Amino acid sequence: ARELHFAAVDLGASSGRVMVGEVAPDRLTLHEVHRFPNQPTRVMGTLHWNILSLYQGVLDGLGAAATHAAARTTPGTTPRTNPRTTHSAGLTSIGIDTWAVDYGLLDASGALLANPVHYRDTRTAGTAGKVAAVLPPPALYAATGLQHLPFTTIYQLMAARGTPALAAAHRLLLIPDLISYWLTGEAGTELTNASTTQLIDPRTRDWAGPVAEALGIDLALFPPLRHPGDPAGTLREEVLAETGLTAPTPVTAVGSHDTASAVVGVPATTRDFAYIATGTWSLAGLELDAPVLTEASRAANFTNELGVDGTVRYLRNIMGLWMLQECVRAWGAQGNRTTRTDLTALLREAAEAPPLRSVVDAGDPAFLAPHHMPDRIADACRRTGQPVPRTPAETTRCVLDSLALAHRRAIEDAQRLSGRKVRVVHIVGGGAHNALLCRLTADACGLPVVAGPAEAAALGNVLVQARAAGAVSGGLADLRALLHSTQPLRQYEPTGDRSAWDRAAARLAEAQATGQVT
Ligand code: ADP
Ligand code: LRH
Repeated sequence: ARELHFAAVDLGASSGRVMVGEVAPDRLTLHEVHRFPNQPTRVMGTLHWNILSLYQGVLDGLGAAATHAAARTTPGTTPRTNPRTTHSAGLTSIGIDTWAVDYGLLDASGALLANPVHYRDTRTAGTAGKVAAVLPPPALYAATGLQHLPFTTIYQLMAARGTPALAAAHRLLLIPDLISYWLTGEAGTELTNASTTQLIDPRTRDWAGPVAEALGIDLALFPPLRHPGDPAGTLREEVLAETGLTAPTPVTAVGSHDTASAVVGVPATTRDFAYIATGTWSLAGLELDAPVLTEASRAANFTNELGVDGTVRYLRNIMGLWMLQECVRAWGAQGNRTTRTDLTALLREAAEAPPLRSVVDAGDPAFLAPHHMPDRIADACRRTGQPVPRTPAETTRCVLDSLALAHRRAIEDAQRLSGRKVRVVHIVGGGAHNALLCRLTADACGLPVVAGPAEAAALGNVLVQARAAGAVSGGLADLRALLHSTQPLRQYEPTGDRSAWDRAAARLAEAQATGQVT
């Protein structure tokens, strides 16, 4: 069978990329055609996404995807495809995934009312109490199954209450739905990402009307729900002109939450797997058939976000490589020579640094905001009576040991709370490139780690489109088998003395119990 070409737009918190996936029933390759930085900007005290610059990156990337696919499509042959999909300059369809929870507000004419606010902005400080006063945390968890994160959409809407923009809003579009709207003129709310708003009931996989009502949120702001695989419009004429695409090109809904697409992109060959999607965040947990809404699950701050094909993403948010990114940024700003390009050297030195000397709680919201990350890590070590890292390499080791420990804790808790057993841990996302993090995670968990693909979100995005277009068929296990047989993967067996990790975990738990850790 010949290959079809799908464009995956994947906007992460650190970079945006457009990738072209070439898919046939037994073949899958991914080509990066465009990557651009995602650089938020603080304006008058509020941290915003540069949404137009990101959209320009999407347009440029689609132009590059069109060129790439056209060059790869052999002229004169007719691709086998679903009748509802159209073939355009060799591009069968486009899918969009981005980070969760954030949104743009549109007025009645469809114009964007304000630049979207970044989830790391502090406007949500203090809103948790307001929400809890109306809906106590146990009731909110029972209704939505989401872990407490201070920035989910309900808290942002609470913070935005009374603002002129919200008052004038006719529509609210989550970020991938906003990009999709600009490309096609058609509005929808994709379900996996909608589940991160804290306004979806994970049992019915539909809006949680009573939650919205209690919080005074107008669900009519959200366009109708769409599911991964649904058609989501065709590119507007002006977008065709802008990108050089020549024929009608459909957009297909995918798991538009990047983590939902990344979980599709986990190359598991067994049901007994845990995954860690490691990029700016580490999202560590299990894929389940049904939500776990117990009080113990709430207390452990586990989330039930919705996945593709009726699944539940039962996981916990861990600060992730954000902590390292922010340290690297701080060291660069101080004139230290450690920059992004020196990451490999820094990781090499960190691998030689003393192990488990100091660990911090990588789930602590104290690390959420930008700026001063090395100082915040040093403070956390000082407060818990541990040695303060002195060099970038020592700080990096502290971050990676702490992430591995948080990965282990999440995977242990997920098993305990769901009653499932894990035999292998898959690490996908940018962190799959970080051999030290993968090795430490294998050691901490006492389980084999399979690392890769780093671009799991783009691959999951491509596969859901490819299935909708008839280029591949089957369930998630079939899509994963294709990933496993086509993508380069690396395996790390656990080594070393696991009791050192037990001791570090106990030390941290004790410090937390006595309130020493922020
Ligand atoms: P996001 O999707 O949140 O933007 P990514 O999945 O792209 O994030 O992951 C970005 C992170 O991956 C970087 O901050 C870096 O720590 C890590 N990473 C990417 N490439 C490499 C590499 N070659 N070596 C080590 N780490 C890497
Ligand atoms: C990762 C991610 C994560 C969300 C966060 C806001 O990119 O989508 O799943 O919790 O961003």
